[in-house]
Amino acid sequence: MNIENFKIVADSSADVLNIEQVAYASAPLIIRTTQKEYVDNADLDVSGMVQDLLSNTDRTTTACPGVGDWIEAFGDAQYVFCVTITSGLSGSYNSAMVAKQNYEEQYPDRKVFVIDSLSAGPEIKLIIEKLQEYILAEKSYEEICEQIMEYKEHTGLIFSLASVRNLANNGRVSHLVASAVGILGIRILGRASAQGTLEQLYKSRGEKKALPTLLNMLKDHNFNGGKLRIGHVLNESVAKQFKDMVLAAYPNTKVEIYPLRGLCSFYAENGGVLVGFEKA
Ligand code: X90
Repeated sequence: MNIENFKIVADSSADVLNIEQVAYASAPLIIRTTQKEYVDNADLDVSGMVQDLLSNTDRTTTACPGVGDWIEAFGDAQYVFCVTITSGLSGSYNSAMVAKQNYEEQYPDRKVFVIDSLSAGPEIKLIIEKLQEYILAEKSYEEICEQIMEYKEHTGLIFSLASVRNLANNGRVSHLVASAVGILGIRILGRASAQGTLEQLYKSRGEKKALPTLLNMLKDHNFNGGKLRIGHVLNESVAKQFKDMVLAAYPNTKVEIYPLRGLCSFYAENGGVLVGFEKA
């Protein structure tokens, strides 16, 4: 298989703007207040947005890529692997599916495989990295379709959030989780559920106490000591502390730490930490 025939496309909830050696495009989501629109692309000043939003009391909403945005991202690629944020919380997957239909109808020799991540952020990043690896290994389109679905069964996402206000205001968490909105100093610890929704597992008083619990959650969710991706919202110090704790327990872990982009920063909010991991 010719590497040039493949393209990976993801929406901006993946926090991936570009990758090496394989064609890639990111379809931005948009964050909107009544005053301003933040397009989640490479030009977005994420920390500026997070600062703005700290003092913002307006209703703020988000919008997923439309069908046309997805088709534009597909470009003229023959084989597209398209990864979306969870269909449990966003319309992104549905619009990607319509885009796939239109694209394949218009170009009968082209194919798009749409993957509903049932997750967000760092878990999507792991899926993108694996697609890249498969393409560079010159696997066929069909092999990659099959193997990436298998890989996805062996990845997970856990999180530690200082606020779920934006999730609650946009109806993206259950009433139970939403009831913790505004309790100062409480961190919500949870995971992406099998249905691709937010599942709260614990509440923790203070950020320091949250980290051992987060490490236990990795164990409980069968972390295999392989790859781990930590995305944070203006909170590199805690991300680093967690990295050290993971390495002490699982010395061979391949960890990367990075700032989340716009969409994930809006919903994970200031101080939020998302952890994608590989599991047995
Ligand atoms: O379509 C849209 O407007 C986007 C809506 C996205 C809503 C949720 C984003 C969550 C981002 C927050 C914590 C991790 C939760 C993962 C659960 C699957 C990240």
